[in-house]
Amino acid sequence: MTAGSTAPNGQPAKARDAGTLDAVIIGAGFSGMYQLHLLRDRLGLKARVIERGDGVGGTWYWNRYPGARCDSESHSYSYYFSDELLKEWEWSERYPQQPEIVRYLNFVADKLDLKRDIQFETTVTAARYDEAANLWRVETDAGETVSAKYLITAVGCLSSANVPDIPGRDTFKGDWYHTGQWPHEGVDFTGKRVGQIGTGSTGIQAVPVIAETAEHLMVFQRTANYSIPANNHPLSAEFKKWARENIDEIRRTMHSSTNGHPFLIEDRKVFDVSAEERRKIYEKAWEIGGLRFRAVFQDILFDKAANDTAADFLKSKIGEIVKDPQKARDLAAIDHPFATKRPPIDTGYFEAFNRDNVSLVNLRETPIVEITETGIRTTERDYELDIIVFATGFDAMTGSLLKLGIVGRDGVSLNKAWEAGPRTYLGIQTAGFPNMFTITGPGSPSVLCNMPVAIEQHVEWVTDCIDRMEKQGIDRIEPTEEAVAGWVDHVNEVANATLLPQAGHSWYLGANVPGKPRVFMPYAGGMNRFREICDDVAAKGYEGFVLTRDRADSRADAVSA
Ligand code: NA7
Repeated sequence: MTAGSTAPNGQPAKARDAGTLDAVIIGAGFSGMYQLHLLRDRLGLKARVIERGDGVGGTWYWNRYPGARCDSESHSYSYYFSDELLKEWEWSERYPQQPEIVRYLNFVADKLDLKRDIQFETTVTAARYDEAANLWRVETDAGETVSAKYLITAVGCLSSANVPDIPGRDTFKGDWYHTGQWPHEGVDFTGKRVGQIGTGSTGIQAVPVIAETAEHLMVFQRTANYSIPANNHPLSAEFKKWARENIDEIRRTMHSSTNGHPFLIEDRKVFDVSAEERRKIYEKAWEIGGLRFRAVFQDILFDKAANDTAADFLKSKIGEIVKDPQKARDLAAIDHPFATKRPPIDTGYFEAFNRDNVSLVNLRETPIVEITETGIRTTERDYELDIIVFATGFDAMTGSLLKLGIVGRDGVSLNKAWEAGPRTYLGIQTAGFPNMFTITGPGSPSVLCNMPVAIEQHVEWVTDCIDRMEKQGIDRIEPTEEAVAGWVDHVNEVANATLLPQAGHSWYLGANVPGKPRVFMPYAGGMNRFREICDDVAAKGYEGFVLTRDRADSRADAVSA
């Protein structure tokens, strides 16, 4: 029976009561797995993960597109809560590929025996707060309702695919795919004319790989993008040994850095050094490759003139690599400061445009008009295609949460509460949704951070909070409206102190999804600072939250934690 089915009497079929647990966790990626481990194995609570896919992995389960690879360095893209796990697992490359990450997460899930409490191939269709019982009633497409005191969303920030509603999309007679919903069996591009829409981090990873087998790849670029070579390579035995022997130091660095990476941002400013010295610094960072480039000066994201020096350097590199002058011009026509959109890193992206079978369509000059039965029509001409790849990103940070059908106190839906943009306290809770925790939710550093670091911090904070509630017999926690308003202001304030909001078309702002409120969603104040704020809030008895205990006469009463 599926939710929404009807009984023989024509009434909606009643969902099967699947019992009551302490916690329901939605999603079996990095965060849901760790949350299950801590609640079940540390606190001894009854917890279950509900997961749509048939395996663990979250975003890495779905993003199987050609070239899918993590932009964090592998030795930092791991759980750091367990030295044992760190010592038993060995990454093979500087940047892990999607299949290796899924293997890693399976290794962790098996090692911690998590799968027995993960309900796979099940989609949450609604989650309603039942105030009288102080329980979340979580409905699934398996026709069940499972109840729990705590609802923890671990749905990831980049899981809701954004397939643009281009006129005629459904008339296309060839095949089309979104990179975030890639077929498990892969796609054979051999001898095919492929059109790829999108040149964000995903598109930039996919182009060189698709180009290897496609007869022709037509790249449809709306916004030109910076990209830094990844300089990916197999890890040496020496490096692996160093990583195994320096776990504490690596963890310390990640925890004290702004972005949770295993390197710190340099103290110097761009104009502290001569133009010649600067050039050398950028050259060296380009050679080293990856997101370390952004960390060579501390003011790149704060001072436009400083940023221009990095932007000019990166644009000049495009001119050096790409031989065709028109392609080089179009690829370097970047309209936003460096790193104000997530900076992609690549393996042979710009070089791919030197291949005879790769073309570029500048959509700023000739926008897409429609998709036809045979391909893509721009204002200039028709492109005949066999396959269209949508590397068009995600309804990021809020999309997956708003699809869950969450309804809080007094029947107010999360969609209503966040109508004008997400409103959280610390990214973790929303007023009116008691005992609901949003791991790496909007208003937390999340996507501006190496994700596992952000995830571990949120999951551990939530676990400590729940532990305290259970020990003190507290029934519910939720933030005050004032705390939420103050946090939303703070998130805006720290974002506005940077150049980040200057990329008006960024998904950080929700600008990539038509109709989505334009609000800068991640916390840009730094992961290290965020951790201190969260610790301080907890140390002060969960300042900004109201914790209540139900009395025998069922009146709620505020208690100090
Ligand atoms: P992104 O970064 O959102 O990139 C999506 C790309 O698709 C970007 O170039 C968009 O152009 C383009 N796009 C989106 N819609 C359209 C339409 N309708 N027409 C033409 N082009 C379009 O998603 P990614 O998957 O690359 O990366 C997401 C994150 O995953 C990444 O930042 C990492 O954190 C990992 P636009 O820039 O909007 O003009």
